[in-house]
Amino acid sequence: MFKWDTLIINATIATMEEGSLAYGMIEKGALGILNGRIEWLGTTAGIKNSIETLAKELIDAEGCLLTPGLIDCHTHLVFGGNRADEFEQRLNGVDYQEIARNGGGILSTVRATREASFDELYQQSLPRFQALISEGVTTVEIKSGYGLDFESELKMLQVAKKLGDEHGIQVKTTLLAAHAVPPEYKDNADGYVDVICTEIIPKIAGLNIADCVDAFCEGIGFSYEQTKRVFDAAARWGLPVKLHADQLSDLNGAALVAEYAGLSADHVEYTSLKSVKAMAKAGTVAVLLPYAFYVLKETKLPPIEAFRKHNVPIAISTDCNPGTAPSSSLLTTMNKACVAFSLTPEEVLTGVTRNAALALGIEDEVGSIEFGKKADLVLWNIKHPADLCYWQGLNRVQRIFK
Ligand code: DI6
Ligand code: FE
Repeated sequence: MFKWDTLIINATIATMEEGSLAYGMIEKGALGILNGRIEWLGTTAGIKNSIETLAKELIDAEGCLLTPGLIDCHTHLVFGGNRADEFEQRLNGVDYQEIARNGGGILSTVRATREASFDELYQQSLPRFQALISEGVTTVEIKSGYGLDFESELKMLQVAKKLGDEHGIQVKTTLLAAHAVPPEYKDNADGYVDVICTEIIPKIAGLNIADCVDAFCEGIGFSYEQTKRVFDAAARWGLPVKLHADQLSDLNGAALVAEYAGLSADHVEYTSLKSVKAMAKAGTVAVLLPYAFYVLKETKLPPIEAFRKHNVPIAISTDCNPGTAPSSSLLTTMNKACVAFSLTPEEVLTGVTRNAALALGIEDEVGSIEFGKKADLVLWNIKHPADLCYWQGLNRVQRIFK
């Protein structure tokens, strides 16, 4: 009888476990997997028995890097259509918020998403999902928010679930009905918030198809008060919350989501020091989205020093969406986080593993390589973790364990 299903030896293991060692690194490490769990972790020299007899499958990593599976904790990757035309308009001088106010932006994707059948929506979203997972992403959060009525929001969430099920990837779903005001409620945002609170959230909660509730708290989205109503409804139905907070202006969104002990405040470019402190107190993760920052040519940096000083965990994510982050590459985003936000490669790798798991409330299962956690791992054709952030345009995934 073998002790383990798989034994990996001679790996440079970035465990990402919290502690004093950079990257939680184990040099010449070894890891035993049994029934999909990490059952042994140490150095290769620490294995006493004759190695060949220990596991059904023996993998000699030859010094290559082993990391936790990457986690993309904020995406809008399920949507219909394409907005390359708006990308072009923006480069000809029209601004994002102006496009939105003229019925473009999020609402143009809403039209295309509503029109698409379930199968069409699945087929259109599939390449984006496949691109992400080909880069070693093993957990993906996917939001609704381009349906803006019960049926269309449900369709988006069902497509998201199917993507996960068909690929053996963990998908966490988020209801983002409060992403924009749909055309039927033009000039009656409060009326639409009523529908979200009394119809959409209760029905979605009843179907048990969303793990979380999110909103876009912004001048072109929903006010502080409206967001609060959405959060109260989420709380009534036992759903945790997160928020698109302070992306284009400071509406105290990060403080609001912290008040509800939310999982994360996302974007947070305009977040004040007061809100940072509220996040620290509540344990709310700051999810930074450097690709959206870059595409919008934003100049206001998130308060990164304050997050560090107050020990607010920082996660990094693609924000994969047709407007502000047309990208399905987490590796590219990681490079942007280093260059545009001056985060260190270690902070960034922590941000797409351990802290991204925290932002999704799944830190007990994934996000670091520790005894008893899921054997959710990526073996890379590189020797040093900084290389993941450093070089662009090469995918060095050697093997994914899920
Ligand atoms: N903030 C964003 O960056 C995305 N949604 C949001 O609330 C943009 C979505 C889009 O433009 O389609
Ligand atoms: Fe977003």
